[in-house]
Amino acid sequence: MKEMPIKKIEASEIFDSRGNPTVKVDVILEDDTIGTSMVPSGASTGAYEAVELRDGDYQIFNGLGVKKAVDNVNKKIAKNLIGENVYNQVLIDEKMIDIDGTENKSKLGANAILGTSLAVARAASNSLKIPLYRYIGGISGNSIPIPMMNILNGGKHSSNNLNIQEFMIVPVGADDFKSSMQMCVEIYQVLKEILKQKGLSISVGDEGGFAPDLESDEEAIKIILDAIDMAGLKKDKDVKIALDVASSEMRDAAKKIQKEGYYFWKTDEYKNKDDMIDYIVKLSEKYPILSIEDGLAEEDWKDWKELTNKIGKKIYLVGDDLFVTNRKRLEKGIENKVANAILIKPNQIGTLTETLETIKIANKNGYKVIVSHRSGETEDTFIADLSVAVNSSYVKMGAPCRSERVAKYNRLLEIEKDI
Ligand code: 2PG
Ligand code: MG
Repeated sequence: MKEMPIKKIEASEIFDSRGNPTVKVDVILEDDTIGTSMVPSGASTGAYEAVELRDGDYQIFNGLGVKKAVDNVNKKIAKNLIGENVYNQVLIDEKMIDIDGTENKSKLGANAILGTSLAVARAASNSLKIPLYRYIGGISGNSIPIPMMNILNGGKHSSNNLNIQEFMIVPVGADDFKSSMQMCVEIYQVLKEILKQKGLSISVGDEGGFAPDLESDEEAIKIILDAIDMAGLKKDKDVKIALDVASSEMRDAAKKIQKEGYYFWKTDEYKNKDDMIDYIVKLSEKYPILSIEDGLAEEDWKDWKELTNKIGKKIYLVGDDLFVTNRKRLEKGIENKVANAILIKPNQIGTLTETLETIKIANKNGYKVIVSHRSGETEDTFIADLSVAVNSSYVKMGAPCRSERVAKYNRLLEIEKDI
């Protein structure tokens, strides 16, 4: 194997798109090449995600500082990785997992480990002077995914009255990525006009989608379908709808009021498990829906199975909080025939190697792969390259608004020109 030792690793505290501190890591090689990574952060995080280490000092950044994680990179991780061959990603990731020694990376912090892991890959591709997608994907990383573009925000990503967290458009009829972007952007602009004309808010949520108060969640779907029409596109044939219900949040809200099912806290509605399954099934029958993510909560394997039996042949049922990019949880899903698609977020698991492993298992078992951003993002475009490298079918990167989202779409446009 070619050798290029790591000379230096330097982490610092920077800020994400919500104005919260996050970790940036620079990996510097013997030939002075630098690889940088910036770690994203979720708001509707799954209970089984690897641990994002926060300082917890409420005098500073409301407890959200990441000085400990930064310190862990600069001291513990750097000490162990300096001199390692940067091309040995698997060994480097394994070493960090070993030093951490916990199941959920709570000692060093998944933010410290992931930042280093991705910066290592970035440095390696930079020193070889090949694009990141080519370095990770080799000759097989060749297809640009279809965007699942979140154009209306609700749930924890906004302060409006929509319960469903993400209302996305999926341009399934587009011939290539460039035209898929055109379709989505045109719909986004038409949607803005519709909202304006109705006198509704056009301010945006965390992922750049509009975040107005509406009559109901179903009205949100209907307005998007109108926007598709008015943009001169055919719903279903050209553009389908994808939803992220993020229902573990509704479960958490129910727990707070000592209930078992799902509490839609924004509109003060309660659904038990059967109501919830019914609700999801009805949505899938009524609208041109391609996929529903986290329609049920992260611990409800039995209900997930029932839902999969009911509509798993018709639409994609995507596990986000359910699988948390964790191979063990995905394997449990495969074994029990639960869901049929997985959301991939590298920071849920904490290393590039484990992320790629999970993707491999998903592909082998016919689960659709959707590479995803977090609601708190940075200008780092790593996931754009990753999505091409692994030939993911879809990507979730938010609206075509707010540069931390747009940077990733623009990177995909660049890659499409390349290949
Ligand atoms: C999700 C994500 C990204 P968050 O639930 O899928 O859209 O949100 O990063 O807040 O978990
Ligand atoms: Mg989700």
